[in-house]
Amino acid sequence: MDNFKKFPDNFLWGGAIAANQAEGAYLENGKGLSTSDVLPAGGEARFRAILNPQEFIDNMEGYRPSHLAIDFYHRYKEDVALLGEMGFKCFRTSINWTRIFPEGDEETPNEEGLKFYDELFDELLKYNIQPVITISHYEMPLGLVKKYGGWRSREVIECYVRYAKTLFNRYKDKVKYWMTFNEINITAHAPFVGAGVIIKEGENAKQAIYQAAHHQFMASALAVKACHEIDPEAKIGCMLAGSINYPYTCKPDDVFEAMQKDRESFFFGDVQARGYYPSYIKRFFRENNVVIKMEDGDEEILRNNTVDYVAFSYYMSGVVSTAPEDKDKTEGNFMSGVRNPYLKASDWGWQIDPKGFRYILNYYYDRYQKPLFVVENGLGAVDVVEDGDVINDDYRINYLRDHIYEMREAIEDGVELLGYTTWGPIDLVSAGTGEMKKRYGFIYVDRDNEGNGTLRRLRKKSFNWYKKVIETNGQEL
Ligand code: P53
Repeated sequence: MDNFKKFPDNFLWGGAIAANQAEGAYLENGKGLSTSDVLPAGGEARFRAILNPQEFIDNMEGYRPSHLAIDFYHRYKEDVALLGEMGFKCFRTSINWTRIFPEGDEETPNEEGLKFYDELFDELLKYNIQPVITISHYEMPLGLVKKYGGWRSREVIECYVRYAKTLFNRYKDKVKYWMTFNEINITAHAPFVGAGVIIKEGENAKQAIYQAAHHQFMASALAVKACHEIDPEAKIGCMLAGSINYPYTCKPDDVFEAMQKDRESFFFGDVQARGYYPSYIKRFFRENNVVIKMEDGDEEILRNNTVDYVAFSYYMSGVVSTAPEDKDKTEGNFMSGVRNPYLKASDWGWQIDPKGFRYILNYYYDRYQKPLFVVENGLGAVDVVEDGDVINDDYRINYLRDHIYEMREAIEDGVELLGYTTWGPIDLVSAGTGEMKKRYGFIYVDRDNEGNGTLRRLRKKSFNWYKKVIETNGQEL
């Protein structure tokens, strides 16, 4: 591949995990239960729980993958050393809200929880790895769900802002990149995962969802404000599940439908990056009987506290048709769509589309004119450990190479990009299915879907490949 195109000198190469999918230690040192701690493993039960979690909250028996996960809580030193060996410039993880505020609405934080992240960040900085921190990644305190109905209630804004301020004050010398909510647009598709909202029978789900989203927007804007006040040097972004949709045909109806579908996620970025509710959402609210309850001053707070950068995940593209019944279907994560005949899909049905990556990078940059940060990208695949602990994951290398190639093209196109973190550099629990066998890592973790395994770590073939990519600043793919 041509080597003349360059990544910026200070480009942040790295990887990303989430606390609940990696740490385990789910009740250790004062930690409380979070929404992710109630979700079971395995495709069908997991999906059922994501949509209707109540029975799983009421009965906690049975295996829950987050409870031990990959035991990152106790093994982070070994793991960070491996990331250091790969030459990571940054590492994205989240703070487990319930380590800091176990129930969510306490007045004072749990010191032992804070200490853990101090130690983790020190360990990262020892290897010159910058922590990139998500404040809330699908791990809201269950206490807030039980007491307030999650983000349904305005009270939760105050709890979140107290939590965020605690983090900014405590870690301001160690953390320079923050994100307020992971994939905030997932609230619209999986309200329990995204916002701790359990939909009641017979209620207007959209009303509950968008009211919760409004509270999240307010919390996010107030966190941006607090972050800038506490550490003027820090940058704080929003984070979107990157979604880009092609029309199935050039029939104008299909084209328009694809735009509408894109707006489902753009909406969340628009409010946080542009600072106001976009005009198109008003019609959507009207037609779906959604009335957002706001307080005086809300709109001003949103307008005055937009994010510094737009972070997003990118795994696949989608296809939209106005006659989807007669098309092949494909699986997505909480979203399914129409099969794209030009693309291959992963074992989990996610349609692999490197050119779509260049497309979405340009699309977001055109829309927001703010720096972007790709904070998740990767291939979930089944790995086989061969004799001598060898794992030949060429499929993963190919996926990442093709995407990094297109990312470099996007930078040539003029997109301002802060960095790139692959999802799950160490194998971890899948958010969508709760499985371990859906692996993303450069580092293999010996653990299976039922929770068996030694947890030992192995370097895959992609480990040395990515090390080289970072070493050459993306020149050698
Ligand atoms: P898993 C929806 C669409 C794309 C990515 O997913 C998504 C979602 C909602 O989960 O999630 C992100 O583990 C998420 C991570 C997650 C990763 O994608 O199902 O931010 O927590 O692990 C990959 O394969």
